[in-house]
Amino acid sequence: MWRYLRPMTISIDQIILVLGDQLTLGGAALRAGASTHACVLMAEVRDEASYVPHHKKKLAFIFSAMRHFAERLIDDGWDVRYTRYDDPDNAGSITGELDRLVAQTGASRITVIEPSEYRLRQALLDWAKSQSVELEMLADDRFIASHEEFERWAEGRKQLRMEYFYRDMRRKTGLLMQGSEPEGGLWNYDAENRKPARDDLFMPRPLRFEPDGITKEVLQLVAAQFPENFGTLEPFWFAVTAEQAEAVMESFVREALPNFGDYQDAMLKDEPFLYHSLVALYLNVGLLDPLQLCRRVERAYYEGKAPLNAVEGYIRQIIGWREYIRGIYWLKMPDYTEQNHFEAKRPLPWFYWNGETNMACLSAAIGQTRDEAYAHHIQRLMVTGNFAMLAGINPKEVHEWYLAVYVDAFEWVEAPNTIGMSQFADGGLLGSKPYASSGNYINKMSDYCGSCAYDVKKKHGEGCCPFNPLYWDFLVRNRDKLGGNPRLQPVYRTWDKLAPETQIAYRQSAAAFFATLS
Ligand code: FAD
Ligand code: DLZ
Ligand code: SF4
Repeated sequence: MWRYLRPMTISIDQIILVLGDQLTLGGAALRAGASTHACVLMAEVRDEASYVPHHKKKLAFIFSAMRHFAERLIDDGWDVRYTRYDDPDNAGSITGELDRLVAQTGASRITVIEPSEYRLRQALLDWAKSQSVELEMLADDRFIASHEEFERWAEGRKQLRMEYFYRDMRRKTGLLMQGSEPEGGLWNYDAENRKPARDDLFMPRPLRFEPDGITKEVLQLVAAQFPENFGTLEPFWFAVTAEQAEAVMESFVREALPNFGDYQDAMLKDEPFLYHSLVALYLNVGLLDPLQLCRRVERAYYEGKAPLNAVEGYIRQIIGWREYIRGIYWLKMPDYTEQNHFEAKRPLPWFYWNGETNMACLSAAIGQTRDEAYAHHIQRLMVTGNFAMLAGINPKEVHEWYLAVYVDAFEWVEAPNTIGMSQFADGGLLGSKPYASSGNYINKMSDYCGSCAYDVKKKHGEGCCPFNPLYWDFLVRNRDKLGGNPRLQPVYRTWDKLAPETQIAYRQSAAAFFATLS
């Protein structure tokens, strides 16, 4: 149902389209439309809700945040036309909803912030070609680097290393800078950030919110309309407004930030969140502003509330990784999601959808993903991602899984992380070597192995940790593509020094494991 604030006698000449990840008060499109002849279109549509089978919690989060945002715009005096998912007149797509509203209002101009995903941006541009209305697509100034700025930075570089881009972003924002020098003398304090965690450490609890009337209605809708989608819908406790998201930020800064650096890479089976901030979902839909968040974190350092390794590490994730990843996406789309450097063909194992595997690390990461629509970076990279790459799973299937299952997943940020960083399917644009590891790394950084059916210390043969033979099998299988990589020379030398019967034992164990997958 559409909600009208102004009487219909006021003619509308401009439609401001606000997408589900553009929930920023004062966003560029709203700024460009502050006239009495503009209305805002927001629509819950089938196409956006089903381009991958989104986790139930992700759907509930986006719909609830959209509905709360629409209420806020109405309170601020906007004329909002909001289409609910179960509206019988719902056209099912963003362009269909535009058609409907253009026909109804006679508007001659559509204003929108450039969609964050290539797919929808292209659909809007294609749609506009057959219309008599003007489509005004504005740059998304919620990011620190514009497309042009990233293109200029990337031009002529053989390797696009995040670290150098990050330094430019530090200079640009002035975050943790003393004049032209980085705070503390170093740009990066990651060397201090690799500690495994212990479960007797104090663990902050992420801030949780009781669903209000709007969220309860959305939960019913998602349960009724998406019963077969992956994931546990309730309890649902995410923030759904900007005020709540700011409270999450404050709670993180107070309780978890001081330990964020130290335990950033750690994994514990009963602690899904550790010292992570759980804000990617809010940043990605516009409920939190990345620069404001970084300034808040920086302030904690200058007030003596958090150490430099934590604060620098955190700010790097946002003005470094997040911005860099977006730059890569727009630089390389539309072909990027088709990349398959290793020509990996195996289908995604079914246990990615139910967590039913004897491998304790995968079972924990996937089980947590099902229940929370969340896993932290190292779980995504070194457990589910590492396994998929070692096992030769088709990277497109892996990409579509990540895009579906995480509440913070939008293609612009998910695809370079999956295709590039985690699967090395782009052949090394993002990383100088694949993030491949045997069970040893997981054992060092987690408490998973203690309760696993497999033995992490056993290298091959019956009962060995599958990551051990898969690691070598992956390297040997792909030697033509990786053998020349200088960073892998020592690893291949180790393999070459193994006795032939040991090499055979590794390969046979890998083959036996693959037989169980099919
Ligand atoms: P924290 O660990 O508290 O980090 C703080 C913030 O830094 C995050 O909220 C995020 O905004 C930013 N950040 C950290 N690492 C990255 C990164 N590599 N790329 C971009 N931003 C980063 N992040 C998404 O936002 N959406 C995704 O769909 C997504 N898919 C991923 C898929 C894979 C295979 C991998 C390896 C990583 C992916 N990431 C994605 C990056 C990262 O894992 C998440 O941003 C992070 O886990 C979100 O949890 P958090 O908010 O608690 O982050
Ligand atoms: C992710 C998502 C979902 C599930 N549903 C909607 C929706 O119904 N309406 C909408 O405007 N946006 C939704 N989104 C977010 C969009 O998919 C996102 O804005 C685009 O992919 C960005 O290009
Ligand atoms: Fe994972 Fe291997 Fe450890 Fe089991 S033993 S939890 S499969 S790394």
